[in-house]
Amino acid sequence: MSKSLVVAVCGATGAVGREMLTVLEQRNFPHSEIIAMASARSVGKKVPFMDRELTVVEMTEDSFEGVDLALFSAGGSTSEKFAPIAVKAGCVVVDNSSAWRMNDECPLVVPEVNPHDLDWHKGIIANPNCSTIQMMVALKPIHDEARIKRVVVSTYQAVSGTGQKAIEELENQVRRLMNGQPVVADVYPHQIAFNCLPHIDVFMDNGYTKEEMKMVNETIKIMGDPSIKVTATCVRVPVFYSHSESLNIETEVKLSANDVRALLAKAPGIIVEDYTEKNIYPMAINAAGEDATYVGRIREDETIENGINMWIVSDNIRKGAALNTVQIAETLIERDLVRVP
Ligand code: NAP
Ligand code: 12T
Repeated sequence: MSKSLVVAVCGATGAVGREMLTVLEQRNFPHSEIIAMASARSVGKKVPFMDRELTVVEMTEDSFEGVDLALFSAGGSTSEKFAPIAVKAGCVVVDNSSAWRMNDECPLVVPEVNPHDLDWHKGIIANPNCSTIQMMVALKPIHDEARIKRVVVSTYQAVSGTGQKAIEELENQVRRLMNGQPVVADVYPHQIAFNCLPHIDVFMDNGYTKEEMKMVNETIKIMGDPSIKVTATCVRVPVFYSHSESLNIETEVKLSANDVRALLAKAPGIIVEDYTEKNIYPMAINAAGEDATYVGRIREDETIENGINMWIVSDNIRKGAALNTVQIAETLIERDLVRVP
């Protein structure tokens, strides 16, 4: 294996950054040093790591000298500015924002699906959108077996996807409403407590949200197959952790519900939870804090020749962000790719 790595977690005070530190620790990620970076606002703050605390330093243009690997979760504009600076300093970047995902120079990777795309990286590797990642883990085995023609997906997304401030907004709104007090909405355009908002990220000219179009475009890039059609409706729900998704999948080759259960049961990263006679199916509160993508409610779509419906749930901060990023970093190490070509 390669030399011991100096690793920077950029955005270490955020919802994703903190989880990255937890995942690095839990997976015993090989490192000689871990540096916690964030904005000037956080300089001197402490973040827990292993048996100690890391003191947060400001991310600046000079931060990346001597850093081998930077795991970014500090927002799109920050990443647009700092990722190229880091690469110039010889650092490989795995980025969580949407800034680099559709860039032709940047692989977009889910390690269970397209690890080979890491081979052509030029310094920046993009982590897909949280909703896309869990859908890819579940669709890949089905696509390999039966060729997916079209997917209709509706998401039920947790507030943690928006970051620490949104987690606090839901907590505060619930507390105030239960005490008969009026609520304020800062992060979202409307009250999120006891509500559903069919609105994630910004609206685009075609009437879809950017989040919905990420699911369409990122799927094609990750699967390496422009023939897969995806149409999405993304909804924010008052859940703290884990995104749930309802999927309707049309395949070229007929698969029974049992075929799909058997395929997914042996696929990496998936746990099939489908015992309706015992009321057992994937749920956000059970997936929270876990690594797997849970799949259940697997059944044939009786309105078309070759169709499957299913329900998938995964922790958006873990597999949807921090865990997938660390898995990318681990795969880079395995393939001896922690270097700027
Ligand atoms: P968050 O809780 O709001 O945290 C944001 C982090 O970025 C904080 O550590 C913040 O530091 C840091 N930051 C902001 N501006 C900075 C700057 N100018 N220089 C250095 N650091 C800066 O947000 P989050 O939920 O962790 O999300 C962070 C990023 O990950 C976003 O880009 C988001 O889109 C992405 N994300 C991706 C997925 C996914 O789908 N894969 C899921 C969730 C989030 P301070 O504390 O100092 O402000
Ligand atoms: N707006 O990484 O608000 O593209 O849940 C992830 C989550 C963007 C992203 C969210 C978002 C991303 C959200």
